[in-house]
Amino acid sequence: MIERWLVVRREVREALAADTPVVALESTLISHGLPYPANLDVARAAEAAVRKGGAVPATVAIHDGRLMVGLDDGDLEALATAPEGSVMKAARPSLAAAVARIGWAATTVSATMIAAHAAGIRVFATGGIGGVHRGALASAAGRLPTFDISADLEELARTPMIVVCAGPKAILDVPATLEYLETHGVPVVTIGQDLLPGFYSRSSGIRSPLSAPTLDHAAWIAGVQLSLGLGGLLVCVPVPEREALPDDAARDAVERAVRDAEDAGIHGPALTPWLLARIAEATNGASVRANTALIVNNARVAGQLAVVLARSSA
Ligand code: PSU
Ligand code: MN
Repeated sequence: MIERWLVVRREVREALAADTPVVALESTLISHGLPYPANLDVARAAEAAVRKGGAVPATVAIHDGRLMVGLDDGDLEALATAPEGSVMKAARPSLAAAVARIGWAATTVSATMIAAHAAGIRVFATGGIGGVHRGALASAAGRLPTFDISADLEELARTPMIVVCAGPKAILDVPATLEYLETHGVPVVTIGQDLLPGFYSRSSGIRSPLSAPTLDHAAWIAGVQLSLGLGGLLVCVPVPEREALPDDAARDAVERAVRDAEDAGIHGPALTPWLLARIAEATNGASVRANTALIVNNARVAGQLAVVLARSSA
């Protein structure tokens, strides 16, 4: 049983026992998604934002064979400052290997969902989910399809959890990602606008499958989804206006990074971190500021959502 490997931090355990809302946070964005010290700042700020929303944060990671749900500040710092390459990136397919090894592993959206769900958490905030990579299905000129589709999508279909993100990132094939989610039965609800957020920018230009005018409305749909037992639900929240990147700047940086990755032959789990670093460089850090702002904002929204959910199911 998964419980055998689970270590739920005391504050989180007590909150869950008392039906106090809890929000899970992932750790891959700390170890593989953002450079130091932005990664440590955002890890701390996301936890603070969850608290501000009225919930208890539980950052998830793996350390020395323990699936940890809830980290202390020393743990966050260890993850954020670990030497490059020493932290494994754990998703559903690599979770067992990550738990079977000594040292730190960071959890992606799929692995975080597995651990947080096992602990009894229902709401989870991240920056961006993995999705269908460009070139996964249709072949770019002269190249074969890669079939690189993140395990996050399948996880959303099978694990009943509310995941708050800023929309699938533009490094992905966003229309294909939406189609995949639809086929696998995952509702996608955007709060406050009809268009799907574009991660670095407020809009992807693509219509969101569902939209909710307010957070309360989204929480209501989320609560019904969980009680129907139909698996997970993706909530999309646009990046705060002030830190959003202009649409064309974001698009240019993304397109260039995707082309460079193809030319450099980067693939597999290394692809997403590689693209993020490349985009940070190309935008002189503006993408890191947007990424940081949206993660903290999502954590705040997830905290509020968890509070409304707890109230309505009480
Ligand atoms: N998108 C981001 N930042 C991230 C990730 C995605 O904007 O840090 C991370 C998340 O942890 C996500 C993972 O679950 O990358 C997806 O990796 P892959 O594409 O290899 O499935
Ligand atoms: Mn992949």
